[in-house]
Amino acid sequence: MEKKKDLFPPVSDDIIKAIRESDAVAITSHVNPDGDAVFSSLAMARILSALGKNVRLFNDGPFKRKEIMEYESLFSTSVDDAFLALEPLVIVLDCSTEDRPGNVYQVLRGNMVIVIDHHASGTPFYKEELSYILPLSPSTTLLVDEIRKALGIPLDKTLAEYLLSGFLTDTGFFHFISDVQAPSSFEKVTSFIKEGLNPYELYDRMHDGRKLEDVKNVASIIENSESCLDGKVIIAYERKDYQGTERLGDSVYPSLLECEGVKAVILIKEKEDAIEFGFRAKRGSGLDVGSLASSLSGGGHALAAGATVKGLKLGEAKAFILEKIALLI
Ligand SMILES: [Mn+2]
Repeated sequence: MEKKKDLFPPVSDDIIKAIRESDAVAITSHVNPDGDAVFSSLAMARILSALGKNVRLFNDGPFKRKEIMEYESLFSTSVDDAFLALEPLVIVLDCSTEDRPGNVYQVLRGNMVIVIDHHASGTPFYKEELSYILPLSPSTTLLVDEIRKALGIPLDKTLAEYLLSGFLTDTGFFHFISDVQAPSSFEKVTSFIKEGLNPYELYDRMHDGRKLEDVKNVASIIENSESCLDGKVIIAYERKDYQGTERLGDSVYPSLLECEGVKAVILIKEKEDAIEFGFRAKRGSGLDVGSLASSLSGGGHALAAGATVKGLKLGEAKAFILEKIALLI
């Protein structure tokens, strides 16, 4: 029998050395952060604080999603001169394109940079030996756990909660896990749970408290969705004037992906002078919406991706995207 490859190869000595030799560390992630971005940042900060480092968290926000709102005050949007003078090591998490880490990164980009990420479609702006990028990892927090182990920092309940939370949000609570990812990921999940966590408590904390208005918005998006290409693709539209704080797609995609015969769901959102496309592919469909998004200068994973197309009008969006995805189906 072929020996299963470990999902998590060893963290390079260069990364460990860079961290050990830095007294000050700036941690940042992508703008418009999701759970994995915020929780991997918080976990990394806790690990580095345990090593006695001077750590700062940066993110331009906005902290829109419910599960991350409470952490906004821990993140700064600008670097003060005193910290800048320490020439901090920069750790970029859950992000491997240079335009996404926000304002702070533009100030610190001349410093030594480590990138830890699980996105495949980045344009490399980092040194190979200072990157730990594994597209097969279900979340960035699981990669941060590897850094933790390499640095010899023990798990505790708070750390386990951060690491598990990023995993749960990025996998839609175990939904988006492939057979290749499952064994090593679940071993980690077990180690987190052993610190005294309950996945269902985390689920309730992240999901309860929704506004009825938002649930109705989800219903209206589903109500107005259209079946295309013989039901293989469902297109849905998010209202331009939506003012709520939810990521409506998080609720819309899973429902529509359950429809009979569907291979992909596309969520179209009108922006100022552009159209934003969100893509989700059905597991087992063989579709790679990540490469579709890349061809439109966007990014993501095979099953979940997004892209923004400038200059496109709402009336043209459907025909535009159906022509492209029809070639892949
Ligand atoms: Mn992520």
